[in-house]
Amino acid sequence: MSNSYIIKNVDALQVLDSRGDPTVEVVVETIGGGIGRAIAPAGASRGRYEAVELRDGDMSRFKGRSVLKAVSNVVNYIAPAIQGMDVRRQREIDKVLIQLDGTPNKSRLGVNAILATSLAVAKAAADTARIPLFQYLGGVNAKALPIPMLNIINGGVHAGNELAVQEFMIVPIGFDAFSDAIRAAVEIYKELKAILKSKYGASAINVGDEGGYAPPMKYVREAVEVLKTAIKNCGYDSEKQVRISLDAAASQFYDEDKKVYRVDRNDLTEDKLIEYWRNLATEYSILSIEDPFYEESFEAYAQLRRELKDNVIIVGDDLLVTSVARLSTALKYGSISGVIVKPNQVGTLSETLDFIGVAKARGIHTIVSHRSGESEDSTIAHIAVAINGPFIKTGAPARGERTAKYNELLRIEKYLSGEAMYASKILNI
Ligand code: 2PG
Ligand code: MG
Repeated sequence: MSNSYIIKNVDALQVLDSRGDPTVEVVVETIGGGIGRAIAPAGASRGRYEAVELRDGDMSRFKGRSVLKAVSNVVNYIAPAIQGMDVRRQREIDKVLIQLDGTPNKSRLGVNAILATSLAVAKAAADTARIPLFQYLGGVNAKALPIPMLNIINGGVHAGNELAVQEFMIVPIGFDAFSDAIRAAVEIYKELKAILKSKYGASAINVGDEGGYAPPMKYVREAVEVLKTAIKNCGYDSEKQVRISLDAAASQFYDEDKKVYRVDRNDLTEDKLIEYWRNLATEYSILSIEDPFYEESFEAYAQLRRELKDNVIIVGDDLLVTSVARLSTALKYGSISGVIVKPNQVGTLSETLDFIGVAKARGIHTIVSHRSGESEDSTIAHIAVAINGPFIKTGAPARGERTAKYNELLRIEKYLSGEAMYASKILNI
């Protein structure tokens, strides 16, 4: 009965994320008994143009980090506006959320309130239809399991060490199935632990925000070199089977006044940094570099891309903030060949899918991504399969909030069984 899809109830509460910060959970219930539950994630290295997360700032609660205002926005404004609507009308509902907020950056109701609602609506629709979310979103064509980019050495603002680059990832591309790729990643993660412990001592195996180790290293090359060794010791080939990717998150080490980047205890000009990336990428057969420059430097991205002749995927995250408008600018400059897709940078599922649509139509690789502050919510795993990959970035293969996504992908792989396809089979890399 189509009546089953009508929203009966919307509720919200304050829960915790993986850093212990409060965040918003929204629960949407349909007349047919379908339940959708979604939790908003939170970034640490946030782009300047991201949608705005509402925090109470009341220092007597959670040191100012509570989100009770966002929770009450769901209960008092969003719930009455969408109750009675059909959960399958995702775009209509997202439009109501956008209009109700009325600001260009979702700062009135808060992107944490809006995104959790938008995703909970989709999940309630899938639950009412009794099909998995990825199938509800992607239909019969959703079959590709994404290639995971696993961040196993943490630096930048995600760790207490001196590494300028935020994420050192391994990317198991040369495998037949997602489960084989995860197995290889775990073997390398464990091997890396042993190497770090013997080389730098026991404190080197403490982990950062995304479950990667946070060794007391100073130089980017040191981290890349140790990854290469771990890959090799496990019997894999770092040029073909398991590649290395980086997220520089360069806005975090850019000095806007002096116009230099602080890397490896040196101040590098933009030109010097281009040369630095070119040498590193060529020497280590790097698969992709995310945010290699400050978030306004469309031209520097383009220059690096030209110099590397598209042998390396240049990825925009803080540069683009999942915004179609910023993606259009980047496409004009020729800045990028890959995009990070973070639903909470833009705020609703429809806007996220629009961004993915433009990227795919222009032949740009999509990387659906977690945030450094995460939860057990595994919606991004479903989005990544719904759009047939090719990539997902969701941290180390450790810590519950990261394994929640990998485990969900393992479940989807089993559910699809013979129909499942590992996305590296579609890619020409
Ligand atoms: C990034 C993300 C996720 P944060 O920069 O890509 O890894 O970090 O969520 O802190 O912005
Ligand atoms: Mg990033």
